[in-house]
Amino acid sequence: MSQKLEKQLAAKEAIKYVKNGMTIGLGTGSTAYYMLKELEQLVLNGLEIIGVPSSENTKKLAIEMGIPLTTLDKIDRMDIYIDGTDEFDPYMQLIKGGGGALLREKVLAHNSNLVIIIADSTKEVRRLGEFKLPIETIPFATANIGRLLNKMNLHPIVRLKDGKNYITDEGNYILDLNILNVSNLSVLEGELKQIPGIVETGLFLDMAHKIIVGKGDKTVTLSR
Ligand code: ABF
Repeated sequence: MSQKLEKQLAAKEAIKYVKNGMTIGLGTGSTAYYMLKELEQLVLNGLEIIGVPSSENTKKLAIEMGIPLTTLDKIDRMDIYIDGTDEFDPYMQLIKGGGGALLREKVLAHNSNLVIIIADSTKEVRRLGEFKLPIETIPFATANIGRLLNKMNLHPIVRLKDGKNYITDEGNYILDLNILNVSNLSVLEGELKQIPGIVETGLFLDMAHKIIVGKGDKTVTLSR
């Protein structure tokens, strides 16, 4: 079955958790796009929800689709956060940030009562790390941090777009790390977050409440 169908099935299953009057955190990426398309139809049919977008691109798409939006300036918590992922393991741990939106995604996930991750079957891995771990760093310190992470054998690569540093919605840079030799991801998260200039990592540990995976013409739901 196609990845597209698996993403669409996962998105349709996730939307079943959306009820009238809810505030929904809106994820970023192609799988989240299918979630937005589902919400677009529900809003057209009269469902009253408010969305909080996790990136400028998602905000643009949501506006085009007529999904009412708000921001964290106005609300404290969301009922549900629905987003994609780059990898997930059997312990429901995630690597996110391939789309460059990890910082705002993690803020929304942290402030949501129910975090639902939607994915096609290619995102399922036995062990995180085939996908390089994105971290967000301030431009002022990125080169310095890169040299430090090299000494930690994390082989950082500065993410580029059109030959220039990729710039996040918050105006920061992204370093993609090789974590295949890392045994304890929770320790790594702590070590990275202690380095001044590292704003956030794409490790979403113990944050997903449900992972809905498209598998062929069906979906499987993992729950924490
Ligand atoms: C986003 O979804 C990112 O965190 C992650 O990189 C991306 C996955 O992209 P896609 O759904 O297009 O595979 O939330």
